[in-house]
Amino acid sequence: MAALTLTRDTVPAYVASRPALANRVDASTLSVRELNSGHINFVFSCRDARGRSLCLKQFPPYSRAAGPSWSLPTARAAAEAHAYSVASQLAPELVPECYAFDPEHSVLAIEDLSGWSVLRSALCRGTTRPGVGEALGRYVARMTFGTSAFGLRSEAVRRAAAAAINPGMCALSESLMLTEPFIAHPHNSYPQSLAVDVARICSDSRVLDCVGELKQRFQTVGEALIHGDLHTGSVMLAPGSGAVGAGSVKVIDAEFSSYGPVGFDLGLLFGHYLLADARARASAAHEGFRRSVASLTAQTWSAFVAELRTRWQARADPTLSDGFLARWLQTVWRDAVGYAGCEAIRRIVNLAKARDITTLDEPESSAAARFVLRTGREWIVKRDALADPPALLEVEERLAETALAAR
Ligand code: SR1
Ligand code: MG
Repeated sequence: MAALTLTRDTVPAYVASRPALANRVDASTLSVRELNSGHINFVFSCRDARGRSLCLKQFPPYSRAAGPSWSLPTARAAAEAHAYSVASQLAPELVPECYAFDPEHSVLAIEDLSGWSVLRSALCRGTTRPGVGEALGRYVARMTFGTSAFGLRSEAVRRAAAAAINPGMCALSESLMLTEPFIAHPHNSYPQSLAVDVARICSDSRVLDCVGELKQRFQTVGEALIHGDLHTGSVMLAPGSGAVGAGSVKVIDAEFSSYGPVGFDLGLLFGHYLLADARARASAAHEGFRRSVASLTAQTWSAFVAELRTRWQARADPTLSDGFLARWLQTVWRDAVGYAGCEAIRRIVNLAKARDITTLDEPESSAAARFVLRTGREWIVKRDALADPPALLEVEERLAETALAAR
């Protein structure tokens, strides 16, 4: 248990006691704001009288939203610090600067992004910025190449995987995403009007066979350092409009990171793009915005492939063939489609529900949720035949007609 619990009142003294922080801001003139956007941690934005700021994140040994009865490993703080440290080498403009890590109190000090927008919030407001999808594809590609056997020699990749071990948080993700939504579980809740769709998922042996395979791959495949929770709530956008420039998209909240299948991170993004798409369709958002949301998956995937192919020229093992890369990319895509379906279903049925859906009025909210459940299910069971982003979109278009019309 951390001996110190940060609150708005204790933050200034904490900052004053840490030279690495006291050199950045004037602790005596600090104004402190608590940001309660996440489920698990305590986050504070601190600004001094001269406008210098930083962000403190404390990882309690339990979930902030659930309270002390739900314990969580504080080792997740070190996992996030480690992920930032690796990303600062491989994709520096795509992560916040990390100023200090205090393992004793499980506190991470990072660049203050409090004037920025969370990508999910922007999407819920009906806005997006050209280039966001591509930036996230580049982020995944750079992390993949630089931490896998593509960019590292054999011994180095094994040491790197050992250094990133995060078993407690991986087990939590596995449970919330790949077990509980597919069985009767006290963490599940949804409107009665969705019960038929949920039962159809949970009783379908094709779904359960695929989910079993995805779970086993998540447990045993360690291709690269993955973020582990790369949804639209883990992405920050700089203030402004128009296309995003360098340094204006940042990936945060890597407390679930560990070595895992690369398709997991991409799949989480695709699943949350589907949630945004469901909201846009159900709320009859204007055509231009709907098209932007619908193109996010293709943009992320294309940028991921392009960036990886560029880096591939400098691979650590030149005996790896171009044909192998092509086959491996197919495996990543297949994984991503499966994880996308599971994650989208999970955010309707299980904990940490998607605000994209829950903040809609009825009957739009239930209609959007039904559309997500049906699309997620079809992505999972038909993933072998869904070869590319247009194939995913075709499923969305077809199911929107029935699922959204039922409202
Ligand atoms: C206890 S709720 C856990 C979820 O919140 C985080 O944002 C992650 O998405 C995780 O799955
Ligand atoms: Mg998170």
